[in-house]
Amino acid sequence: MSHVLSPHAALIVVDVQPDFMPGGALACHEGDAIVPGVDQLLRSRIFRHVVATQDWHPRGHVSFASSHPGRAAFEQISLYGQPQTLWPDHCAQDTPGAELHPAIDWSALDAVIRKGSDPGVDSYSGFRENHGPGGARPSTGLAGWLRERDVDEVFVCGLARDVCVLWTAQDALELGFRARLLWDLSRPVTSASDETTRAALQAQGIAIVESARLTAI
Ligand code: VGL
Ligand code: ZN
Repeated sequence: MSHVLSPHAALIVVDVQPDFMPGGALACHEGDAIVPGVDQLLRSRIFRHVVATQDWHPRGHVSFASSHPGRAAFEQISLYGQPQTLWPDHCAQDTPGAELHPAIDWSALDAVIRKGSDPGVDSYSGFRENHGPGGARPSTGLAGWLRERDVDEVFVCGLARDVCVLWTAQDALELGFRARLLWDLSRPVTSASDETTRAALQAQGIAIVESARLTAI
């Protein structure tokens, strides 16, 4: 089977990295459960375009609780006037925890978008950074990459369902793409977030899809 979906559809695999697996620095709930399915989906070659994002932070990143004396991981602070969750140190550049997951065959990948490299700004979405000083949200270039290839629809999977996957799908929609989230190929970092995530997706018109249904789309 190859490229059975529209040639104008792209798969975006968000942050499938060891640090987001159980036992990792910022574990998602059952994050490892998606690895075989993501591998199978990439091997199936049903997408004409495949992009991965890679959380890629410098040491001392502003999103790390360790960069804020007296603060603990999972606390919220205000940063540039916006809420910012403080995370355990994770996905430090050039560490094994930041690699694209080694149990996945990535050979179908067309591009990798590294994000979160600005020491002072977090980046959840694959499309643009979170709010920085002055409210700017610099682009990662992903929207342009997709538009130059005539992509008009994206399927988003990966980690974490309630953070980077959700923000990526929301930005895709806002930037003019049809967006769908592959529910079974994502897992949350925050427990009990699933109903909130579902409600946000439904309110915005982002379809929730199971990967087993892909070949029927
Ligand atoms: C993520 C929190 C911090 C994610 C990345 O990939 O969802 N979450 N950095
Ligand atoms: Zn991060």
